Amino acid sequence: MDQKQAAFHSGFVAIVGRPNVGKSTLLNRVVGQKVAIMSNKAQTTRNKIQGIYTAQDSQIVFIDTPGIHKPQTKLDEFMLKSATSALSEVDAILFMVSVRDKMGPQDTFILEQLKQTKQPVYLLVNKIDTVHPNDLAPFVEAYQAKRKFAAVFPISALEGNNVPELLAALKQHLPEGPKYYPDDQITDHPEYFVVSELIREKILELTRDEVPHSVAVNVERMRRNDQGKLRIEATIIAERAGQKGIIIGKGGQMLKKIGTLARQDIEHLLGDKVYLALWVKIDKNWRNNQHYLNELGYQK
Ligand code: GDP
Ligand code: MG
Ligand code: K
Repeated sequence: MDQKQAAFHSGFVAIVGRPNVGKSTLLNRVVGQKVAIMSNKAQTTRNKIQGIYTAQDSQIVFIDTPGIHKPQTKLDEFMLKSATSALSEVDAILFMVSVRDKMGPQDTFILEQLKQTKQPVYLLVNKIDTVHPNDLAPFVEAYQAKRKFAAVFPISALEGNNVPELLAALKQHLPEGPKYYPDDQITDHPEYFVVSELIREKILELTRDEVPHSVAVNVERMRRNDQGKLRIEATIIAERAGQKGIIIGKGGQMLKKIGTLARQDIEHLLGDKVYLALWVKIDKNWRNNQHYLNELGYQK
């Protein structure tokens, strides 16, 4: 660690684009098959981290900004405002379009929003695997007539064409900076907190007054397993051995029930198949332990 190393580059990159242009596909490819804790449900949270790419010399944190579409409601307006303000804080913006779709009002609306940002905007022309190379130039020119891009990358998120080149360009562009997240962390979803609350809720419901509200649940990881299921590992933290016994129950029956009911709720929340692994441990002092408090989201 103390050896002299080449400078580390890191930063935040937003991906914007109308639905179905291939944003999630690109993220999955870049971050690796491990990621994709992407909720199939409509986004309710804003500006969340969608994936973290970590290499030896760099780390790119990808931000999703789902609010960038023409507002229909007050909430939309709020989402749009927060999305555009998030854009002013990233190091680069990837504007993704699909070569299969003519430039439409949703694309021009996004272009309009991007006028307000000083950040460099890269044009990603996705799905090039579906068109003849000759058709590419006129498509790109139509966008270049609208604004100046830091660079244009024709890519196939599905097949990977030009994706390494895109990453190399981003690395070059990002400033020297720290590794914001550990190597094995690939998302920073608020879902972690919601999932822990769902598990906690089941414990309190099923054990009634036998287990106090001080019981905590720490979601340690969410990973896609080989069967395509989302594997969630969580630890239930009790303060006393007696509480641990109640939570586990005779022959593990209680823990099994907690797990089943929590899993159903989590699957509903994430719109995804889930394998839930639960552990119970005792920690008398967890409430005084700042590390837990941070992980559990109780930050001041
Ligand atoms: P998002 O709504 O922008 O996140 O788009 P998705 O990543 O969900 O992709 C929408 C659809 O386009 C999916 O069916 C993808 O498989 C498809 N898709 C994404 N990228 C490509 C690509 O490079 N080539 C082709 N042929 N299809 C793609
Ligand atoms: Mg998507
Ligand atoms: K978190």
